[in-house]
Amino acid sequence: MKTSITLAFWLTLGSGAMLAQSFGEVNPAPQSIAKTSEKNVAMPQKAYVAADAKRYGTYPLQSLGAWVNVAPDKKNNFPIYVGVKGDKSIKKYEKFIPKKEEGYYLSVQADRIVIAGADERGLFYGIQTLKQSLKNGALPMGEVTDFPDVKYRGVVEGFYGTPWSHRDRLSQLDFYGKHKLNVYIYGPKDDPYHSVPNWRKPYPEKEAKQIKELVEYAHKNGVIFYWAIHPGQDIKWNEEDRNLLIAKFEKMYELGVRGFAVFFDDISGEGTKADKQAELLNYIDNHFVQKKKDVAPLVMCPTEYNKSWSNIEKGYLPTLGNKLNPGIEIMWTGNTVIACIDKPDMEWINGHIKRKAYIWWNFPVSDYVRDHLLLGATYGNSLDIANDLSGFLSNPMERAEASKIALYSVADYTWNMKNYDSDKSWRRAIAELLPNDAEALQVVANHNSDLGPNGHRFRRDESVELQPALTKLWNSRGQDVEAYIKVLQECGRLSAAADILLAGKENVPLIDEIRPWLKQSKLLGDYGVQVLSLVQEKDAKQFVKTYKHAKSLQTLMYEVDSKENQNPYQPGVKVGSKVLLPTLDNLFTYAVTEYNKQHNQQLDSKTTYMPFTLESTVPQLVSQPLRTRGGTLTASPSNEVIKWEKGKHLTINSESPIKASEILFDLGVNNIASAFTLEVKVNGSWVNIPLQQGGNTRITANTGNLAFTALRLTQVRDAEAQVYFKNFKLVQKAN
Ligand code: 14T
Repeated sequence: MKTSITLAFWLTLGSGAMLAQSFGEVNPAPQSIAKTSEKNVAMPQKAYVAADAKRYGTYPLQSLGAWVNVAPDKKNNFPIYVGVKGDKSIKKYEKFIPKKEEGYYLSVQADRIVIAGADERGLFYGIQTLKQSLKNGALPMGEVTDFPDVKYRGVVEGFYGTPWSHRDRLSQLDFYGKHKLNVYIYGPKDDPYHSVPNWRKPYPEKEAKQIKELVEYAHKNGVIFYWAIHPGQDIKWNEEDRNLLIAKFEKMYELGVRGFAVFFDDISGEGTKADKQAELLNYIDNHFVQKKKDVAPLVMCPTEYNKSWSNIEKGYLPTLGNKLNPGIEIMWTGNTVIACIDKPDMEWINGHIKRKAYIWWNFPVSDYVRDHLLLGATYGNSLDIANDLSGFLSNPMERAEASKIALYSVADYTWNMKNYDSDKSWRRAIAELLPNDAEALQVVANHNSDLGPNGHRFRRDESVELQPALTKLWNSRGQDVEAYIKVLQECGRLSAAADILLAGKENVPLIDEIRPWLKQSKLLGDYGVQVLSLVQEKDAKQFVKTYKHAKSLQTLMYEVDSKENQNPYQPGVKVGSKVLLPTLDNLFTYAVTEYNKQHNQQLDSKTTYMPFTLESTVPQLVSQPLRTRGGTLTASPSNEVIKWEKGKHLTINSESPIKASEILFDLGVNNIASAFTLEVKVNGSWVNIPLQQGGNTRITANTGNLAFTALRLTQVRDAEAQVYFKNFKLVQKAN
């Protein structure tokens, strides 16, 4: 295999000449880098790819061939030796290959490149590292020895809402290949052929064709395409349904699918029985997965998929742990639905399921906070759990391109956990997504990362760098000069960043996804500038002008919030909602109140404000956010199965007496009105109001002309009621 060409033939570049990327900038961060020279190597114009015959045409070589200009013969051409452990082409280098699945050894020298994989995917990953290290026509010289910490790394498209488009998915699969993620589970909750009503039926032709294409594309990127089924809502534990499920899997197998998952999450009733689930899964494993020989390990999502929902005494998880074939992977979201994971958590669940849990991490999924954009850093999971889990998948946002910020870091974290630096990874993710406008995207991301109050009580840092200045600014009521300048500059930067991104053409799909939040970011930045001007304004006339401008910006923000992203769950567009906007609002109210006092005026000092509060003795309902729009009050729905014990209530309080023209509850269950009573508080005492059950799951009540300050829904049946909280609506009478 050795070629006899002279070294001088290729250009070795001095370190300053053209700056190559260093291997240290590759994502995910490699395990070990040995620098053999400060110098760089010019990317060969043409290269001879030396590989065993059986490697030609395989996906790693296709990936290499698409990138280098392949020379037909070795004479006078730069050699790239590629192969997999055992191949003749890389025999000399075999001893350097790490003894780890998906590992590789890469060496870039002045006279040759070697890429040797522990297996086929390892070779592919070595090629990805090489590709990523090319910059300005130059490659860094050195050696990389690399392998992943976590066996299965990737993404589960498992959110509620509009499933990703075909184009989104193709782009995702490219991204996964590049960043060494090896699993994609297809399981969008709103695909009717994944879940009810059509899980038993084969896909129509068009969808089938697209799935086939995705499977092929996944394979080219070293990604196992898993197809998941969600049959638990109406499955019958009989032979007929079992055969229908196997028949559906057969259909998917024909389309090329070689990974299968069964999800039993978010269901109630018959489908939740552990022994039945285990029996079905073992059957699928024994009679389908194992028989096929070329199918990846079966993955299941249990009904009790987090600790807070599990009841060990009742035996659900222990049954799965004891009965499920040891090769079946069991998914787990942590202590709650949305949680970060640490070592004790892993030890707890692994003990019960008698295997290493396969983590389904519910971040950056935003299907329960759809008015927020989750562009923040990926942090919170311990760095010492690599050996305690078999897989780690992220459930992303409906916004595919924007989700790549988090996914980049999930790739980094799962590959090389000990060295993971969330902040560094976050900044690099942003730079990769939008190289020319990274600074602008970073500014916008800084203020678009928290989720706001939500039923899962999961929160993220936001506006971190600005926080101390915001606190000082508020404590000094706008007088601390240093803080003032900092906040003013940041508001200017935010507005400018939004403009730059809105006009940018570098990554159009990304901008299209986040456009409403960019518009809102722009307005928020401008609002900040006006509010800061207001707190310093001494001239009364000028104060009124600036006040008007700030008020107008409030109105414009309200309009974006009430016109864009109007999904039925959490409609609207929230930006900087954790600290930036609240601080600016407080300063606005303060400045206007002071002005009113001094000049004996009555300018409206209110900002967005909520005259209603929710309280509940049902733990799962205490944190459901309320919103008002026009005269309508709604509560954010929850998809959770709500366990509502006798005597427990949900109460909505109003600051002042209101009259209602409509009151609606949808608890997702038929004929459940009789289990509840509704009361309203009139002049301090509770008045009972009859509930009317609709023909469906809707429950209504008529309060006529009563003016009340609170409304209370109480469960009065003897047993615990299992319901959902799909909708609550109260429409106020005009006066
Ligand atoms: F399968 C699970 F691991 C899981 O997390 N299921 C869903 C998931 O599809 C969804 O995207 C995610 C975030 O909302 O959480 C789960 O959805 C829920 C969560 C609940 F608390 C569905 C119902 C719930 F009650």
